[in-house]
Amino acid sequence: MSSPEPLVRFYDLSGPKTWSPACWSTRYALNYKGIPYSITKLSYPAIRPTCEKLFPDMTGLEATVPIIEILGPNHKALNNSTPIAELLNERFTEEAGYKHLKGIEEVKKYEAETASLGLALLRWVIQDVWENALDPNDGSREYFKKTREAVFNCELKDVTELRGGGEAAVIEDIKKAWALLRDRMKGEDGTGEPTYLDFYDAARVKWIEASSTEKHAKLMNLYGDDTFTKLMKKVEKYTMMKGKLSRGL
Ligand SMILES: N[C@@H](CCC(=O)N[C@@H](CS)C(=O)NCC(=O)O)C(=O)O
Repeated sequence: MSSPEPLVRFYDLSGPKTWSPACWSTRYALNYKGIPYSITKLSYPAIRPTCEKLFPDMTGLEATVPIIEILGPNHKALNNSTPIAELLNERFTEEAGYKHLKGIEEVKKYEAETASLGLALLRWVIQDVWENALDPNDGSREYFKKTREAVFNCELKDVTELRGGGEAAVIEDIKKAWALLRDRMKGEDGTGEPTYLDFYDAARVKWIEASSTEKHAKLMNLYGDDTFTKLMKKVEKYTMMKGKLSRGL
């Protein structure tokens, strides 16, 4: 059976595995809704030129992935994962046979409530991302090292220690920052219908998984309970890569 013609082009980061948490949120949204899509992998240095090509007016926009293009006569390009999820619901409706993705509104609030989580996770795995998740041959590693070392004002390998106070302290920060997930999963058994909130959290787990097997194992047992097992069970069906792959710029 031939696969259906893509209706969306999804720009993801290059690398041996899908790892970017924001890109995972979009991938989950596409898979959940059942939209046929193609994937264009971009190196870090190719993100800005691709954005400038797709968005002639970059005012107020950040040059980031994920980006999607809705293909066909009502063409539209957009970046930023949460607005992308909203647009996918708007354009691919239940009336037209696509599932409605719930929980997008809640993610906006949740993002603010768990604001310190992204930084704590980054402080934990930044060196692993560089070593294991990035494409070693397309300039991504050089770009990542240069830009992130400028932000943290130290070498990548020293970020956990110097900016996070060491691994134990960083893990404590993650535990505190993700307590809302633990509370949410207490009332679940991992078999319910996933919402965008679940995909948002699972995307962060996939980020750690692609970066370090050892840290992923620690994360899965962060609270010494089944919080993360239930979360990942809930989203499992929508994790498989479904898009056709190509390389951008
Ligand atoms: N709020 C954005 C954040 C996206 C984001 O930060 N993407 C990173 C990759 S994980 C990026 O494209 N960075 C570009 C750069 O560092 O130049 C979203 O949710 O899509």
